[in-house]
Amino acid sequence: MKCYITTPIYYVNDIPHIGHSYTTIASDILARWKRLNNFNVFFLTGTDEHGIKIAIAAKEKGKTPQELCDEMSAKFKEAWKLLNISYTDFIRTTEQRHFIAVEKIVQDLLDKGFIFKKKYEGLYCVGCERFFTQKDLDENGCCSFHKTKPALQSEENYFFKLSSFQDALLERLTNPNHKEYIEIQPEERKNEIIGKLKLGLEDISFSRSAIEWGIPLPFDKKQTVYVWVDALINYITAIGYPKNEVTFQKYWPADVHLMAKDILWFHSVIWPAILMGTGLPLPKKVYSHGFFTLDGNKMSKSLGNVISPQELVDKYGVDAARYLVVTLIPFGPDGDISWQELTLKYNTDLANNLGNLISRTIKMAEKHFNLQVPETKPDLELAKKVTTTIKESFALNMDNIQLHKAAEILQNAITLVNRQIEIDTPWTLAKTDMNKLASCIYSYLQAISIIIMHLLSFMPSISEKIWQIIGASGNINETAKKYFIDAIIPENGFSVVNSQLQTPGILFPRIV
Ligand code: ME8
Repeated sequence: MKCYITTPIYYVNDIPHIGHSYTTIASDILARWKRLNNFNVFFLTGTDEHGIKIAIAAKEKGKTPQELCDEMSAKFKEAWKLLNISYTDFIRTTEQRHFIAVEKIVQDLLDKGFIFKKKYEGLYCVGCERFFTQKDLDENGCCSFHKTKPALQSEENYFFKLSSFQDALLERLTNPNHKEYIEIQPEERKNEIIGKLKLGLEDISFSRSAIEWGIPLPFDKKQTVYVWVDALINYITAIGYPKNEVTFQKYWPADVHLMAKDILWFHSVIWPAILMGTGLPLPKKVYSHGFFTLDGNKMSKSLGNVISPQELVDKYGVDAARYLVVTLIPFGPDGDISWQELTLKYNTDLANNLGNLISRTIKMAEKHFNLQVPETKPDLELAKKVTTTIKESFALNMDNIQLHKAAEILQNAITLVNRQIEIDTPWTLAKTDMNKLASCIYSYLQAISIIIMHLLSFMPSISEKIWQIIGASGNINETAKKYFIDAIIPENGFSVVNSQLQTPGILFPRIV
């Protein structure tokens, strides 16, 4: 089975920050989880490089747009490398393959009668790269995201007959039995989209005459394709449209487009309309998460409060940074984050709960069993209890990208094992019953191995390391793949008797 997952392609006028990281890490966790569940995953990210915003940013920096794009796109790639993002492909909209796809779609829409020319005057927000009508603006006449007044622009453009798709869109967004049903998540945002859709759709500008930094229209080279149309098409370019029919058929339609609420309209209305216009299948799911603020403030370069991936990694390490970013606030609604809360969660979940469990288990094995999995009759009771705690709701939450809930389930499982240690009091068993002590430590190691396989998508590197620390056999990825299919714990457990353990050092040093 295949699974095609996409992040937005990010504008290159900004450096990668925690906002971009949030969507990208969440998508990566989903991609890794799906791979472990034997899906053939195509995971796409990239950069959005055309449009007036990029042209202005380049001019301000004294660079050509292409120079800026090359420099900034590389920064996104570096950030994703740092955060251990396992993308299948990184697309740039300035690539030749993308020009070919955009030209084909635009020509198709013209041929099918969905494009027409008209003189237009409208209010354009450069930040959003879109025209607004008065009713879309706030009480001060400003764009509600950028808090700036859009400038009046007048030009002769090509237009896309978006209005002619209103009924077809409503049907596909509201009727789960429709064969081309698009699921919008979360429900509240879906209702907002449907409400707005019911008010009626206006045709949208499809090209710009005054902006050179873009893809020229194949039928009128003096105009460039509107940057949002250009950008959305990236999702089909990357899987081979139009030249590589085989990969395109293999992966399209997308299983989930992930993004924040700011661009949900483009993905759930404009993109499906473009696809319908050309006769291509529609994405299955469009999932938007909230916007987060930092200490109650909007993050912005001018406020100087933007958190970079590097700062997160410097403070917490890569694996913990990935875990914290996606579990601190629920995936869906808006939320506020702060360094204090990130650190508190780090100390609670990772230093105290997980780190402590591993450290105390290995210490006992070191002290009493020569740093080996103790020789005992395999006791899998605790591992089975852990499996029951985690089992179905974990998978359900991972599939629904409720990562904070999935992580909570794992924390409950870790707490369960830590409690069992308190109940067993192995420190007294060491004086009274070495056989029982051996059996207890063995059981903790098996329980930890189950937990770690589930943590693997969140924290890939440290999970691999812990797998070796606890003397578990085989490659963790291969073992987890098998375990997620048959859910069977091998008779002798994952950490086999007499296997060598490793001293963990301090996996998650407490941060004050
Ligand atoms: O909109 N909270 O690019 P963009 C949560 N190029 N997520 C945030 C965030 C925050 N404070 N800030 C940014 C574009 N994001 C277009 C997309 S797709 C065909 C074209 C994340 O660089 C979130 O995923 O402005 C949001 O949707 C995206 O960055 C916007 O990125």
